[in-house]
Amino acid sequence: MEWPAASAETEFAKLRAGEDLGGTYQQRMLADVFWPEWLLNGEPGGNATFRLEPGTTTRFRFINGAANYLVVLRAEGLPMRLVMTDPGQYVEPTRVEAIRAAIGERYDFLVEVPAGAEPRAYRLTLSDDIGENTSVVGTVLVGGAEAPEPLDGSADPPPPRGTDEVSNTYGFPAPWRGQPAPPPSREVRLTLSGGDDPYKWGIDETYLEEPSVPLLLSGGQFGYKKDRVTLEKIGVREVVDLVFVNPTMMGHPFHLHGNEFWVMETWGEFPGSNVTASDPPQRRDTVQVPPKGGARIRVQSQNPGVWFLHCHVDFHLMAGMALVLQVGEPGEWPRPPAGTPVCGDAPGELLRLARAAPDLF
Ligand SMILES: [Cu+2]
Repeated sequence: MEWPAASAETEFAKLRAGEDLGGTYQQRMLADVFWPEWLLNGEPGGNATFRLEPGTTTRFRFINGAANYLVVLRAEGLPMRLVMTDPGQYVEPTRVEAIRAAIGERYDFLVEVPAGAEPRAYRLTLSDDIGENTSVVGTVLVGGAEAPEPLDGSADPPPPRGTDEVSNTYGFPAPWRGQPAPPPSREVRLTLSGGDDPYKWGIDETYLEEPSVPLLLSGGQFGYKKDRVTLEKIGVREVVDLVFVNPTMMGHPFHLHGNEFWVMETWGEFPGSNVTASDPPQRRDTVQVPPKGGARIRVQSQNPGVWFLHCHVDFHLMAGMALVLQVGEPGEWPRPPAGTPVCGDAPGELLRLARAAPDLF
């Protein structure tokens, strides 16, 4: 994750006020706010250290917990074997030179150190999506190697980005024992909107505001303003394609709560955007929608209820780039288990209050 210069709330208020916070532009916009430092496992300054012994295999889980940046992780030639992606889906083990991770995505990889390996230090680096702003974020020390000095946080620029060496293109690797995606019954188009003048981000020109009553509690009936919440409804087990259309200059990592989806394709004007799904397609819970492009995901939910679908760039989420995916009708939603504390007949009571004082809702 990034080392923030200030809290997200503070920076968001400045963006809303039209301040330029050093966002990174390179034809498209890579980030809203420039934060000069990275943390790996909470360690700034490239100080995160991992010691591996010859004759061992270590499993790493790489989580992009950043607020702002898609990142590319490299390990100076250390063999990384990708074995799992979000949401805990095993993939065909694949040797990768780099891992490209959108915000919210997770990747597990194995590092095998052969018996008798010579001591050596491998620097872990992070770059943005176009290979700029490369920083050392940590070191892997093999066989008792010493950490390299000086460790000043700078690094050589990475090699140009290839298409077959970086994970998270959704085109490879294929899931391990994956299943083909069933055909969709219909398609829902979601047009992303927004920009920084004025600073606002939404879906179909709607900017989500949190309902005053949780939709799950109110049966999705009230407690929200319909022009402030986009509620897309799908049936339980219905197969629906959600098509993100992104005319904006930024990529948006969309994350769906409580469900998974197949990534069918992504496209866009910039390098690395155009990807056809692996065969069978990957099942994920996060997808990077490229700038000046789009993405098609296929949802089949067996999880009735209301679920959040949102851009994982913190500032975009705060601006309202989110919608609610309603799965099934309220009558199909699970009831709280027996013995769960509830406030009496909560939905009925809230409905009475809403009728008595509609301004509150
Ligand atoms: Cu976004």
